[in-house]
Amino acid sequence: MSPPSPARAARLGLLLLSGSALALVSSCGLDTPVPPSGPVITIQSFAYSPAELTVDPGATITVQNLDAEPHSVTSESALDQFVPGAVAGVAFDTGPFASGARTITIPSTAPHGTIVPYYCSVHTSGMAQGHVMIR
Ligand SMILES: [Cu+2]
Repeated sequence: MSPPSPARAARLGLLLLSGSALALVSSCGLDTPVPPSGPVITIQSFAYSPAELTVDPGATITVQNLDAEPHSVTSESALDQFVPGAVAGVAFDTGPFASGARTITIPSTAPHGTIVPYYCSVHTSGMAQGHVMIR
């Protein structure tokens, strides 16, 4: 068997390139049909990232859980309460969910400077808590 001609090698390279580009596009499409454009909290390996998120009043936050284990983002009135609660009338709860995304919305009337701690209602003190800060 003779080695491929330069032209053939170039065609082969193009084919491989377009094949991998297609694979990239299709895997993105499968995981997140509509990429979130606003603020995002990602849960991975039992941790929130970013642990402190600053948003505007009225913001919709996408919470994505990359773990197969269910987690939630549940507001509490103060750190270490581990029961659903509100700060300055601001409360949110994704409810427990696994391997997917949920959204929570901060009221447009949320007072500036409000800091709302949240926890995971499945793992409570077994997981580090986070904060949403309202700009
Ligand atoms: Cu959890």
